[in-house]
Amino acid sequence: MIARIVPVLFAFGANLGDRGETIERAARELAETVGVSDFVLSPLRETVALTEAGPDPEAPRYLNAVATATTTLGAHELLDRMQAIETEHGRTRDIRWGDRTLDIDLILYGGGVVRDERLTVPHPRAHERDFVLAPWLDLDPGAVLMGHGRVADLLARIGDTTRPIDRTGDRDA
Ligand code: A4P
Ligand code: MG
Repeated sequence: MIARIVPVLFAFGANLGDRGETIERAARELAETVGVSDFVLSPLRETVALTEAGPDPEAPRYLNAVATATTTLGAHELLDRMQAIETEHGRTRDIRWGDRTLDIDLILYGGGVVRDERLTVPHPRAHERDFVLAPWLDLDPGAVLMGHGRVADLLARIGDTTRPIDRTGDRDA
């Protein structure tokens, strides 16, 4: 049987430790996962921490990025892999929306809808988050978020408080 190939969108966030290095290493690990192909990481953007009490300019700032890919894995298999990579990078889970070394979210799994105790896809808050929409637009100016419309329009509506960062200096040639 030929496996189904599904386009997916991942989001990465980190506000503790060497944030850029962590995201780039985690992205490489996800890209090298058997069953994941065509992986493209967006540029990184610096963003103000959103906590349960709202944006917190005093909290350590996040770096955020998204990645597009295709996969033959199921959504829960991807989640297992994402969580293993988070744990490997020192992620602990204590405070909801608390500071973290690494968060990986599955934003879209093709046109699929998943809603169970482990996974909600499409990600229910992606459409209202500049830290997801802005790096996605960097990758794909024509991007459309299932159920919500054009990413460029969504971002214009909520406003973009993210800041592009230049990491070309740290990258291998
Ligand atoms: N889970 C359900 N759906 C998904 C999904 N689509 N992708 C479950 C990933 N995980 C999903 O997540 C809690 C549980 O959600 C997991 O066990 C998984 O089974 P978590 O990563 O342990 O906790 P969390 O991230 O604190 O919770 P949550 O509600 O997923 O938070 P969000 O919505 O991801 O927000 N501010 C800035 N500037 N940048 C950020 O990246 N991120 C967050 C987290 C808050 N503030 C931020 C940022
Ligand atoms: Mg999360």
